Amino acid sequence: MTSPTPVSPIASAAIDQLTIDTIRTLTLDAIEAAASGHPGTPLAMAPVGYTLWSRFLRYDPQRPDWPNRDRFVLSVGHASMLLYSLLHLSGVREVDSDGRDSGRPAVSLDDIRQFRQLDSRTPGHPEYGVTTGVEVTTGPLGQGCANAVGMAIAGRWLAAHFNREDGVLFDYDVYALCSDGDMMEGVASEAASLAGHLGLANLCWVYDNNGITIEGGTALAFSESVPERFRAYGWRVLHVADANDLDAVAQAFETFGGTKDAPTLIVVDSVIGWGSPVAGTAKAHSDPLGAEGVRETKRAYGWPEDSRFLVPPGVADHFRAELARRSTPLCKAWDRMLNRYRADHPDLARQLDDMLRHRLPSGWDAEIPDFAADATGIASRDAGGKVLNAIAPKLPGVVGGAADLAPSTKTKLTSGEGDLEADNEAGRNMHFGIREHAMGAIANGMAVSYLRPFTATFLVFSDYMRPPIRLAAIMQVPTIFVFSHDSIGVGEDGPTHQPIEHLAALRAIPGLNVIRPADANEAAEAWRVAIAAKLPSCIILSRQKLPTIDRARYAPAAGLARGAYVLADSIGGDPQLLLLASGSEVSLALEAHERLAAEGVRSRVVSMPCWGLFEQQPRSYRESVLPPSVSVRVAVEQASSLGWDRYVGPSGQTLAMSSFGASAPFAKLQQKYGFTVANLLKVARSVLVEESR
Ligand SMILES: Cc1ncc(C[n+]2csc(CCOP(=O)(O)OP(=O)(O)O)c2C)c(N)n1
Ligand SMILES: [Mg+2]
Repeated sequence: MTSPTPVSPIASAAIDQLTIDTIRTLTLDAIEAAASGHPGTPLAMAPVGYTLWSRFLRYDPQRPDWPNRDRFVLSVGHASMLLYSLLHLSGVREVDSDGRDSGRPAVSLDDIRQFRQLDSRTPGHPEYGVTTGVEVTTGPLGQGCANAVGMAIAGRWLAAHFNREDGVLFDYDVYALCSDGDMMEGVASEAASLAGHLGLANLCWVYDNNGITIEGGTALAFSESVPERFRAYGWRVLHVADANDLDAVAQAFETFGGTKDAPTLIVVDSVIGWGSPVAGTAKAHSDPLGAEGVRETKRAYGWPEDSRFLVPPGVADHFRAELARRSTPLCKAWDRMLNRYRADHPDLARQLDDMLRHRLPSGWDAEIPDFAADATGIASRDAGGKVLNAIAPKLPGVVGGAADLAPSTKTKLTSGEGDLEADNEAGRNMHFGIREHAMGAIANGMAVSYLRPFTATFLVFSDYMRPPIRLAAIMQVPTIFVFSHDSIGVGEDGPTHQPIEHLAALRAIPGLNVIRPADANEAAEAWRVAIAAKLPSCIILSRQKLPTIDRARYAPAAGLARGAYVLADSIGGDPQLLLLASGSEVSLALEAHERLAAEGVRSRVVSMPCWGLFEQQPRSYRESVLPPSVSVRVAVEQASSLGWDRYVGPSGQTLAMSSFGASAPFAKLQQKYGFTVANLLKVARSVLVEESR
């Protein structure tokens, strides 16, 4: 066999160097034009990025959404120009969310000129959904590393679930480029620990070991042996002594490719800002080099120093051809394989199509139970678990678990595929260990990999997960975060375990559905909404039993889909008083409502399980639920009152928590903090009296 003819007349070593220097100088020019950005790491890591993309990554620039593409995650998001340069020079096409070629490149040279500008495809940090080829939003250090673990778990799951002897649909690898900051962040360590435990051989982190962070040398705060730590996690650790040594870099990627039993960490020693006047110093991280610095750096690369955004002839063609030569045939063969697979395995193929297109099969919710009215009721965590297990058999991509609290969160999957472990890659019941932060970030990585992941822990520990919850909302990926033990209802465990400000804090995140169901049937609706949503959801559940509301007497739980609904209304005239509540406090409001009715006071109970959904309703609906003419309003929620003022208005009142809770049996806590029907009535009457004055 003859080797493929070189695509450029320029000798291969020369074209390699030319392409690397093009990545570097595009970075310099973009950052100068924006007068902001971080040049140091793209300059230093250009050879590594180039080697990976041109020689190893299975990635067809024409098909950036090819399901079996290798994933490249730039965990070191501040080096975004490295990724934008790679996407530009390799000629990646832009595809829309339906996978259609939009007729333009993912990143054009003009896009690079617009680096960091409003509405550009080249924002300061890579953003999922903004730029084709950005696999996940990165910037908060550590997240991308953990996302990559989720993508690798998903890759193995997809392989184990879908691959057949005659149809190997999934065998992709996941690469993450990370920095000292990533290595210091706890979330990456948590994720690395789990990755080692699971033996994720399809995962490769490349650690840019430049010994520098913002404040100076890493010796200021970081002295452990990273290689030893990762070996202890069960990783294979490789070392490249010079980022500019393309052969050594390539050799390391080869070794990763041959490793079948463990994730790989490639430690690459580099000099930040390589070739620039500030090389090797923290200054190379933080600031544009300035016009003179840029000229000097270009001189060092042998580059025409007054050029701007120069892509020398042959560079883009060479890069594109290298990627395409390796990947296009794989991609075409994959399409043919999928066609055969459709014929041979029609049921699996249907499942796959649904998952790739984020479609729900018809009847997916047919087994969701209807809970009969019951004054004693069940805890919403128990109801939630039953609903989850009614959905899971119909939706194979629902994969998830808890941070060691499944017996309490009731999120154990019983669908039969068992635990997801190193020896059961298609298991669906995950054990994240006590690693909440990584759990959230891993789930996000799974969510961008065709699965429908869920996580679970106590609501109070949502603080340990805020960064990935926030990123799920920024990315608008439908990760489902289940939180049980949602209030002082936790009881004896006391204030450390009783969430107070958490509901408000979660509700403050834009683009996130925070759903706190009032009873078992609302818990069912919560899951229905979360599974159908295109954005992330938090499902917030009680530890204690909640009465199952009589839906023959009161409004159906389907009202949850609109965020808030009239559960019980006044009889014989417009309401004089609105009682607003979510979750466990809705039953309290219902009881108060019945007492008031017996006294001839006309009240309305509004169940408000999801403020975010309610705010999206048309004004006419919102005003039909909360009529502006009724200003006598009382809200009740066993949490911080923050935010309720919006709904109760200036003359309303909120019965809420204004302190931390305490360790005691729940009934005692309800007494102490006033979450009793008697106290709610007292508050309601006082507001009524105030208003009538
Ligand atoms: C969670 C988080 N904390 C802080 C920052 C701000 N920040 C950006 S880069 C950086 C550190 C830079 O050092 P390193 O990670 O080694 O990257 P390098 O400059 O070497 O590329 C910091 C602290 C961040 N992006 N994310
Ligand atoms: Mg560094």
